[in-house]
Amino acid sequence: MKNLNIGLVGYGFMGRTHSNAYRRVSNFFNLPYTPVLKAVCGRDEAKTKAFAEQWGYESTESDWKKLIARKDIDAIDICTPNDSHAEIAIAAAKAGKMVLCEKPLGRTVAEAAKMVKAIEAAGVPNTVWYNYRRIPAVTLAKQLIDSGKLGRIFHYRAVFLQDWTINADLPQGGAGLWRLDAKSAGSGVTGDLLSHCIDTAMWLNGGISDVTAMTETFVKERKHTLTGKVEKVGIDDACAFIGRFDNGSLCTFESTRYARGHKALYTFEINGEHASIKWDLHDLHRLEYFDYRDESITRGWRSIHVTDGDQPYMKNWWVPGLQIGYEHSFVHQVADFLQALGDGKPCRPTFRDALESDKVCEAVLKSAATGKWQKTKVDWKPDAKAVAKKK
Ligand code: SOE
Repeated sequence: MKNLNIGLVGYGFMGRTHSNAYRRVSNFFNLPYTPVLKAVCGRDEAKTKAFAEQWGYESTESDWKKLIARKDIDAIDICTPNDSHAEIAIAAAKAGKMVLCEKPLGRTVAEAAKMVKAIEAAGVPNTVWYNYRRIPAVTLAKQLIDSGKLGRIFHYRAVFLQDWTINADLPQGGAGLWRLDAKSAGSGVTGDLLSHCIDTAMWLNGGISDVTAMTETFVKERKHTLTGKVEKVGIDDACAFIGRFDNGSLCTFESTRYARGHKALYTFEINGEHASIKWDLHDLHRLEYFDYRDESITRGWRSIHVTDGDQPYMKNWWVPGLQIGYEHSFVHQVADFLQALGDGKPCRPTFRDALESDKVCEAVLKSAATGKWQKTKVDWKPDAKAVAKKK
């Protein structure tokens, strides 16, 4: 087993999920590489040092350019707010480092396209952390769809609901709250939450071709943490869109941070000609499945407890029946990245895949601004087994 030296940029919420994944992966998966927590980089030296101590990083940096210049770093992992993804990723790729980047890839399609160009010119292994794909029940949904169990897909329905920004006194900008600052985040719920739904949807059901959307900003002004001034809010607090997939199926997506009572309710439902599936992040180890071909007297929704050894990823964990959680989706992404590296294959979603999700987000925002349907111009390359073609 070879070592892979990680240089992490950013020590917030995502810095923690990724660090946890690097630390645990080799205990549970037999992989060609083992990650080494070489260095963590952050602007606040005291906080960076405390983070390094807590998570076991060997060293710290306060300037990401110095981290990238280090010869002992193989992979740069970007866990910073969205406005620095492009600069760091492009510099890292040019320095020949592998790059793992938090979602969404860019704030705009133009920014994401530059990142893809740099990564592909450098030919470095890369991935974007759309972690929900790797929750075993979601991966099982992918297997069921690819095996043809659902048949032709008619409908895809997804929501991602939160309620943490209803308070109008909440400022914008700064740690965590950069998500409310359009300059930092690029957009609101569209880039932050719907991008997850779009990534899962296109992975499961192929490219989204056309969209029409509406957005709303409920709180129009908020104090900015960094300037101390009350400033206009430029993000979308809520977004809903409908659209069409390349395979002819229809979709509805909704996301908001104003759904009182919901903390992270990410759900999707897919209706096919033979069968339907439903998944809910609040009950993430279960996949609901209905198959019309079952004997009629016992036909109904089954709740599959995705914990058995022949279900995705589960043989690496405990014994059948014992479940895992949110943090394991990140462990799975590291495992898949390291395995793909050993096999000389891409680990999806790649930067190019994430650019396609950014295209849908941008088309959604453009539709909301213009009131018109938009073509997404998505060029989605499905996994080996292509999703059902349009009939
Ligand atoms: C926002 O609250 C957030 O943390 C997103 O940034 C994550 O991507 C999502 O998985 C959970 O919610």
